[in-house]
Amino acid sequence: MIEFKRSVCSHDCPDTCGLLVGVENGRVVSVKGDPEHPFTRGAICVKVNHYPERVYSPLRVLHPLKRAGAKGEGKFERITWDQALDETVNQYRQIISESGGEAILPYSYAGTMGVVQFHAGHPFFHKLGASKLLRTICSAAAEAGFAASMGNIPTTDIETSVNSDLIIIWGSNTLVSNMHAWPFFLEARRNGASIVVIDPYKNRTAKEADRHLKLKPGTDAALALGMMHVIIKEELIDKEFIGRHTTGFEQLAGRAGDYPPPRVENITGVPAAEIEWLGREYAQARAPYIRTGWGPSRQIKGGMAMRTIALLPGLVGATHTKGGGIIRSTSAAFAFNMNAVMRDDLAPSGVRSINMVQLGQAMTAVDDPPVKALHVYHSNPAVVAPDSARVLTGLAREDLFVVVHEHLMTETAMYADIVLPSTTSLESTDLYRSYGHYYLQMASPVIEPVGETRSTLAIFNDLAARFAFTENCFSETEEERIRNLLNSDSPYLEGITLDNLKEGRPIRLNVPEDIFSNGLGTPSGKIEFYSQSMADQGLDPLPDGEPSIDGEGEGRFDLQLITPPRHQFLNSTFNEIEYLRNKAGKPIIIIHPEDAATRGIEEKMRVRVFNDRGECCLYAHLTEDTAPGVTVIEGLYWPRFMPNNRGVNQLTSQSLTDMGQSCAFHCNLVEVKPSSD
Ligand SMILES: Nc1nc2c(c(=O)[nH]1)N[C@H]1C(S)=C(S)[C@@H](COP(=O)(O)OP(=O)(O)OC[C@H]3O[C@@H](n4cnc5c(=O)[nH]c(N)nc54)[C@H](O)[C@@H]3O)O[C@H]1N2
Ligand SMILES: Nc1nc2c(c(=O)[nH]1)N[C@H]1C(S)=C(S)[C@@H](COP(=O)(O)OP(=O)(O)OC[C@H]3O[C@@H](n4cnc5c(=O)[nH]c(N)nc54)[C@H](O)[C@@H]3O)O[C@H]1N2
Ligand SMILES: [Mo]
Repeated sequence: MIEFKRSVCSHDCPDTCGLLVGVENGRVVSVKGDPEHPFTRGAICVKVNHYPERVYSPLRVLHPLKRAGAKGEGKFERITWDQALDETVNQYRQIISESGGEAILPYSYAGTMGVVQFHAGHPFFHKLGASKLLRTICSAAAEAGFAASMGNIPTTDIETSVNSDLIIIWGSNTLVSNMHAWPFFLEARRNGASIVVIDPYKNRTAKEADRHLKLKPGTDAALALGMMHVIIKEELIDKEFIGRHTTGFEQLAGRAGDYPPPRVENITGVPAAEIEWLGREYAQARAPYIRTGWGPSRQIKGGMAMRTIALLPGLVGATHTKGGGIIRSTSAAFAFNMNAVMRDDLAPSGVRSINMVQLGQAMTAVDDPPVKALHVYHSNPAVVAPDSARVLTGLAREDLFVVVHEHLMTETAMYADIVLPSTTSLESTDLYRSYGHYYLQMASPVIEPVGETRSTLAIFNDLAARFAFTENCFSETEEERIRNLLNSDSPYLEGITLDNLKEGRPIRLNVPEDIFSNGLGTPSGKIEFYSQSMADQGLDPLPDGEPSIDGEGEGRFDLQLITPPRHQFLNSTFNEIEYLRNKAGKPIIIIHPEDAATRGIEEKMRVRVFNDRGECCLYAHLTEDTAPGVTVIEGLYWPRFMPNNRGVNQLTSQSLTDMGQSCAFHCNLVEVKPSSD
């Protein structure tokens, strides 16, 4: 008999789905959506639909392994947990005595979004005196840019968008990366709203929208300034709102004056008439709603792009209108007592930080001390980190000791000296916040750990015990950590207890209906058209419409390349499922027919894509879904599934964004040629 148990999807996606996991004889046999989850409402994506194939994948690592071949060769021998942990501790002791704790670099990201496991290594590495990792690979530029305009605060609930009459999806492939928002947008459309997508190519979402504005990558700030130009010139602004809730309107008006639609057409590639149309539509809508994705922020000037988009609601007073507003992320509402899991107080003062975007550099160029050990968990840097060539050179270093916690024998795990087999979220306890909705949910294991796997927290507790660390945090269980996380005075969490979370159902945070009713999070408490804090950081205090450009490729390569998510994968995860790989098909590069013609490239032809950083091979797909000059590669195929075993991050750069020190994954210049190899 199949018994369905409640769980939560742990993957890095705004939707944080409620799941019902079918278990029979102690094995997961099916995964479906929980119809009682108020946001995800019983639907799940094609990826998680196939979850049993991930849990029982032939690539699942079932017991600790030790390297038995060359680095990266993937030859291992089975060892016991005691051997694996002892070896790790011995290596770390030696490295610390020779070079100090900073020679050890933890590297982790959001393989699981569970708040406990995500942070499970923080206290341990602080106590070791290891280098700190700046976890900026994803959202840091978006966060910093948005915060400069509106503050680091929760944003408008997607559920309220049903009352909107204009939905702008700005640099988000919602149907791929936030699919549970779509039914709310459709409900708004049934009530008369139109849906506009702003994106460099006609992605899955743009194909379903009422209108698509195809801007050049990296030109969002200019587009938003063009809209502002129209709105201000035609006096479509909300003067009363501007007076009460914003600062620096006069300065903004001056700057927007520099961006008349014909100039903005030149920068963005969007026809002036469309810019005028969008400016008017936005200002004249009763309740315009913007969904910003992360796309605009994955550009060298991504912070500025996000900041500028986030100023639009301030001109027309959209934030406090029922159905109107803007969403970037809801995560700031999950205001836990983070010290309970982070324990920054355990770190020695002055310990150095290393930015995860620059992992390649950290392993190949950083000195004083050099990185001698890399401890990877919840991430697959051999595939996801930019500038793969540098990352792989680093991982191949004979003198670098590499530990990897994994579910699967990933490309990164292949480079490990020690692989530690890890439980999935179906085998461990955690607390899940969301960055797309306002429900908090706890999940308890629905099956026993598969093989000899252990949770991340259990592994770090085991390592801490070998170092004889005595702080309480090194012997806490998942439940104890959750109880401590909830020990917060945030009004959003009031009344939410471990006991009611343990029932396993999603619990709505106590957020007000008007999410901005408590004011904004900027220094002035207002929407800052002019930002003194940006001026203080030496940045332009006003929005700036200069486009982003890949400085390393400028003048050398002609085609822009963006590398957004693929429907069938989640970053590099789900490559292990054959069904999804087949659905994803051969890796393709989307190229405009004119660009293909001048290069002698035909449909389905194998092509080489390259720049000074690296190269990879894919198959050409010729379509006017993209503009001339702009190419698109969707998704992170594992290099072993790419024609010449090289992944798309061969082409991306370790350069940091203007704000937030994030990665400009969509800011690349490349060349494409027919390939013979
Ligand atoms: N199926 C699936 N779902 C996912 C993921 C996945 O890999 N697969 N990844 C998850 C993660 S970790 C995250 S952070 C989110 C990300 O979710 P998204 O925000 O949807 O992803 P982005 O990579 O930011 O790309 C979004 C869109 O921005 C466009 N874009 C690229 N450059 C620009 C630009 O300069 N301006 C504008 N306006 N648009 C641009 C891309 O073409 C793309 O359509 O999705 C999560 N969900
Ligand atoms: N070119 C390009 N590169 C990108 C992006 C892009 O748009 N374009 N997107 C970027 C973004 S937004 C992000 S967030 C990063 C994401 O980068 P990562 O955080 O590395 O994401 P994943 O590729 O999903 O890899 C997560 C790994 O963690 C493992 N894992 C999952 N849960 C657990 C667990 O509980 N325990 C252990 N031990 N392991 C677990 C999974 O098996 C998987 O191998 O990638 C970035 N890379
Ligand atoms: Mo991300």
